[in-house]
Amino acid sequence: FVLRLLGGRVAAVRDRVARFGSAPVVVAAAVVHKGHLLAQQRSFPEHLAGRWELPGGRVEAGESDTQALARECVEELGVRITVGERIGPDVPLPRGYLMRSYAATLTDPDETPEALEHLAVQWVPVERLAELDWLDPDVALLDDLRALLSGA
Ligand code: 9L3
Ligand code: MG
Repeated sequence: FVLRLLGGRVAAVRDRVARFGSAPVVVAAAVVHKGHLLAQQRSFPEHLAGRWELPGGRVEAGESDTQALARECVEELGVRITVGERIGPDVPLPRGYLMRSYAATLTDPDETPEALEHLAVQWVPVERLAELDWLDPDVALLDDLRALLSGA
């Protein structure tokens, strides 16, 4: 366990150096389909399990934000996405990370997102956005997500 922890820290530092000192980025996708937003329920770590988030994850060394989002959506949901405009602010995360969010759509609208690494996924209409127990960083995006879903 300690070795794994150490390995993770070394990898994190290596990625940070690879990005020439700029803040490491976590990307998040606001995938919209037929006026609904795709939300996924975390399964780990324990203190986040059960709470909801936009799909996404860390941008790896050598990846663009768009490439990272596309990879994460295949890994987490098994769907291809088409990445659009940036939405909302960059949200600070623990350990110096920044979360950056983008609007997105399903590249093939007939593909169905599946919870491959999560507890559940759901399509949320704008009027139910506030009902979900979102992760703290995602709460900072709620106004922008509302605007996105309302077409504003
Ligand atoms: N995070 C928060 N909201 C999100 C995403 C995609 C990520 N919508 C936070 C949770 C984790 C960190 O970023 O602490 C890294 O995310 P992941 O690689 O575990 O998905
Ligand atoms: Mg993730």
